[in-house]
Amino acid sequence: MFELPDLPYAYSALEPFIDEETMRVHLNGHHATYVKNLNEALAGHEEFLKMGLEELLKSLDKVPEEIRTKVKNNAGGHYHHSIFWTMMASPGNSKPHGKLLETINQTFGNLEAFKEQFNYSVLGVFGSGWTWLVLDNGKLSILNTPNQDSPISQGLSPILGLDLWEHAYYLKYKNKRADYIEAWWNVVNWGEAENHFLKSSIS
Ligand code: MN3
Repeated sequence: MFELPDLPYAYSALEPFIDEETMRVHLNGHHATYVKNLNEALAGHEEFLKMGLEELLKSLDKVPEEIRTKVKNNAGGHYHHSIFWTMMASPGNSKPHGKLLETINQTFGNLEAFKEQFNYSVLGVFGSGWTWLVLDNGKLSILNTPNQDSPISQGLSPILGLDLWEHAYYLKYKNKRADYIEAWWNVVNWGEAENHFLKSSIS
């Protein structure tokens, strides 16, 4: 069975950029529902329940067709939120550094240029989805995925991801999605992004 993780910080830890109420509803409402629906979809399918989420997302073609869409959406939702929580941290605690920053500079020119490209990509998410910084065959790139479709299923490794579903920001930011994105940069956990980068670089 898949389980809802705890946040690695208090619900209020990302204030004032991401508010406590949004974090409570996002984890205990939305994320919890993905976990519940995933377990329901896979009930009686032991071989998939035993898989890790990443393996499951890479094996969607092996999932029986009648539950495949439900598994794709909810495994994606569970996985994306699980890493999204850890990719954020209290404001002011983290700065990009090390090998990841070096590679961002090589790939995009500098950190500001990277953020600009990322923010520009966000504009291309129509409706619900995510914008990602991923490692693609050893190269950093930015991509959007609709709904809960996962970069993992495309063989890509997420380094950083931004939830652009309205539930991620609507309580505080209403229709001002650009303000949410600007705010989010203040709570990016660059240390965790670096961990994903280093782990994906050697595998
Ligand atoms: Mn969400």
